[in-house]
Amino acid sequence: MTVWFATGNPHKQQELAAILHGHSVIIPSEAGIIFAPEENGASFIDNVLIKAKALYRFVHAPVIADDSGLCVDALNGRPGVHSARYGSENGVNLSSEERNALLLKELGENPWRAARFVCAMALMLSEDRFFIVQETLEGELSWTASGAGGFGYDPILYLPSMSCTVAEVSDVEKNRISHRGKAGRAIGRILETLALP
Ligand code: ITT
Repeated sequence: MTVWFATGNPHKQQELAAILHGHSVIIPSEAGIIFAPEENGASFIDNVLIKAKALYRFVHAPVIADDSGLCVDALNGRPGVHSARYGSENGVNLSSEERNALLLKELGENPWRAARFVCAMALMLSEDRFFIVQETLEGELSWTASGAGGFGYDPILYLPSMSCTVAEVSDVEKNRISHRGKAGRAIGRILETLALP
């Protein structure tokens, strides 16, 4: 089936299309829809519902939304829901490389480096009927950025069990282990049971 994905991030679209193979994943920009809801929720779940509802009101068809980010324990869970805007608070537009460098600098020499990607994902079938899952990928903030795969914070989340960063694993491997992969497969299983047209 065709599902709308409430995102402006083409990397997320690529990943979800691979996770939900067999389904076609379309994003608002592909249909000329200007989609920029204000993500002012206090949690990933709040924001995922904001995105899902905003697009559902537009398309009135099944919508998937994803709100995700990197949570660092030693920084009380920051950047968390502010991951996309971290370092850009004063109107400065940082590249991913600059954002990653800033986060490594903020953590400094702190040996407590536990961190995780979190992904809340929602499947909205109507404004009163939706399913939400939240998944994680556990790791540690690396000491330096490494790897060219993936996007965003992938080069600075180190996976001790694989002795590399997320940006150093293949796309297939990332989807197998990631927060988005696990959440997307759970949503995929719900889609299958609903057998939507
Ligand atoms: P949409 O809101 O349009 O979906 P976005 O990129 O702004 O796109 P979020 O608000 O959910 O998405 O912010 C998530 C940010 O967290 C994202 O911009 C990345 O910086 C980071 N992030 C999320 N998932 C990631 C992943 O798998 N790998 C690396 N960084 C990730």
